[in-house]
Amino acid sequence: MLYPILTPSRFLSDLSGVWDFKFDDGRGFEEKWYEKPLEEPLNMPVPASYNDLTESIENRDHYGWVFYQRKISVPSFVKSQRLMLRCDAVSHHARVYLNGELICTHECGFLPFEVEITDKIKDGDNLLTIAVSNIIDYTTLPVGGKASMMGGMMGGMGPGESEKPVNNPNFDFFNYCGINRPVRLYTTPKNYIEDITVVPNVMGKDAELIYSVDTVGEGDCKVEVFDRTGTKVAESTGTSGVLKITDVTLWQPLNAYLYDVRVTFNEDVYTMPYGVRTVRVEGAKFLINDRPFYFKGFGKHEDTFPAGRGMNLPMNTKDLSIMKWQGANSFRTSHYPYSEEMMRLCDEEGIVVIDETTAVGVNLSFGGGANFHGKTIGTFDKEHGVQTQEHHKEVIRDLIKRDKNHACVVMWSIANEPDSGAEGAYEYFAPLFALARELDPQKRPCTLVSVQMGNAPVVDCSAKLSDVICLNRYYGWYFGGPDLIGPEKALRAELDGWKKVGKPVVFTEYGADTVMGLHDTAPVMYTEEFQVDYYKMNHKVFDDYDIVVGEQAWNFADFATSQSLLRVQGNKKGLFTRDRKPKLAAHYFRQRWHEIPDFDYKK
Ligand code: GCB
Repeated sequence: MLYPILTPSRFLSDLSGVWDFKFDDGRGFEEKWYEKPLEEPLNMPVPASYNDLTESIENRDHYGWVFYQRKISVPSFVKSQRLMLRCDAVSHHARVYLNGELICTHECGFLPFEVEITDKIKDGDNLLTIAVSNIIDYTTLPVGGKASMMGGMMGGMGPGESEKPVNNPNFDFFNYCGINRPVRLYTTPKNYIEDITVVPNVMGKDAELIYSVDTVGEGDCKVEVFDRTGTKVAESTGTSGVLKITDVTLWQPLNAYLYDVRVTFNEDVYTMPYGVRTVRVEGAKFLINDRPFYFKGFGKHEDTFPAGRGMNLPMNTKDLSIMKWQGANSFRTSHYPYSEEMMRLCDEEGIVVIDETTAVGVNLSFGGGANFHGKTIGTFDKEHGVQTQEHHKEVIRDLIKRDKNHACVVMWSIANEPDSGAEGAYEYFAPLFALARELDPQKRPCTLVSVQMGNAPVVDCSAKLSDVICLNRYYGWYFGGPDLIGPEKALRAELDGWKKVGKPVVFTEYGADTVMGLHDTAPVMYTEEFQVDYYKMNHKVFDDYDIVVGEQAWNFADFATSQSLLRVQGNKKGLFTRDRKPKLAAHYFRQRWHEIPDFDYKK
C-alpha cells in the first residue's frame, strides 16, 4: 500500500486538526449521530488518543464507541480525479460515514485503510463522521479479557464486581484509542499506480532491483532510479522488470543511503525512497549485507503524554536521536505496527527494525490462566479460547503490504508472547508463518517473541517455526529477583538448551522496573542502582554465548499501562522516563553499546 504523498499527479490534503467529538452514551447509532452535526461536541485533536485529553476518569476509561466529526469540501479541480479518503490508524474499530452514508468499516487499530469517495463527495460541505470503538475481546488483536474473567495480564486486576462493562486488556500497555494517526484525502489520476514492490539482489559491487508495479487502467509504465544527488542510475519500462545499479551504495545500519525509485504510469507519478540491502540468517548468525549484525536497542511503545498513542513526530525524531546518543542501532515495534512516518524515518536514519503485528495477548495463561466456569481454559481451545487466527492473517497481510519495501525492516514478528508452548500453538502459528513467508517479497526472517513461562525449546513452537529465537526473559526481576546469582544460573541453563537448536537468539525484552530518583547504597529493587546491576548480570551471560546476536532492553522509556498493583503510574522499566530523561542505566548502556560494534561482535 503506497504512503500518500504529493506528486506532480497527486494532490494531498491532511485533515489533521481539531474535530468535533462525542462519547457514545449508548444512543449514538440508534439516533444516527453520523447523519447530522453532533450536539454539544467536545473539541478533539486528530491525530491523538482521546484518553488523556479530558480530566475525567470515565472519559479516560470509556468503554465502547466515540464519534469524531468534521466538514470537508474539495476544490473543483479535484473533480476530474480519483479521490481517496485514507485513515492511517483508527484504534481499534472504525465505521466511516460520509453525509450519513456508511462508506467503510475497518478492524485493526494500527494499520491504514482507505476508501474511494470520488462519486460520493458533493459540492460544498460534506459531513465526515468516524465512529471508533475501543472494545477488545477474544476475537481482536490485541486480545482483551472477557468482562466476566478475573485475572488478566497483571493478575487479579480484572473488572471483578464492576457494574459497567470495561476493557480488560490482556497486555501491559494502556488501551489508548481514537484516531491515532492522520486522516488524509488524496487524489490520483483515473489510471493510476496501485502498488510498487521492489526486491534487492546485491551482486558484489552492483545490485539488481527486481520490481513490479500494480496499475489500474491502460498506459505505459516507466521506472527510474535516482541517487541522492538526483542523478539517474537505472531505468526500465514495463510493469515488471529488473533495474541494474552499478557500484551500488548500500543501506547500512546507522549509515543509511536511499535511492529514489520513480514510477511513471501514464500521467501518474509516484516516488518512493528505497534502501538497497540484504538480510538473511545463516546458522546462528543474523546477516545484514552478508555481515554478522548485533542488535543493540529496545522494545518501545508509541506512548507520550498527552497524545497517548497519537502520532508524535517530534518525539519520533527525539527518540531516534537518543538511540544514536546511546549507541543503539535497532528497536522492535512492540506490540503493534508503528506509524508509517516512523518507518520512513528509520529508513532515513539507518535504524534497524523488527516489525511486529498487533498480536499481543494471544495467551490466556497470564495471571494464573483464564477461567471459564471455574475451569482453566487453553489459549487455543477451539470453543472458549482465542478466536483470532483469521484476523491474525489479515493483519499479517496488511502489515507486509504496508511495510514490504522498507530497508529498515529486517524481520517480521508474528506475535508477542503468545502461548507458544500450549496445545494447539503449532497449529495456530504454522499457517501464519507460512503466510508471512509467502507474502514477503524480500523473504525476510520471521519470528515470534517468546514468553518466559517454562517455554523450553522442546515445548515452544518457536524453536521449529522461527528463523531467529526471540526471547523475553526476566531472570532477576519477575523470576528470582532481587537475587541475581540464582537467576544468572537459570539464564545460562536456558541458553544451553537453545544452543542445541542452532538458531540465532535475540533478547527482545529483559528489564526491571525502576522509579527515577530512587537510590540506595545496596541494590534494592526499583532503585536505579538495581536496574544497572540487573543489566550487568544479563550482559555477562549474553557475552558468553555466541548464539546471542542481540539485546533489546525493555523498555526504551516508561509508559502508561492499566492500573494494577505492579504498576506505579505505568510501567517503569524504561531506561528513560516518559519525558525522555536518562536513568542511571541509560548511561551504563551508552558506555557498553559504544564499545560493541554493529557488525562482527560475535565470532
Ligand atoms: C512482557 C511484555 C511487555 C510487558 C513486560 C513487563 O513480557 O511483552 O508488554 O510490558 O513484559 O514489563 O512486564
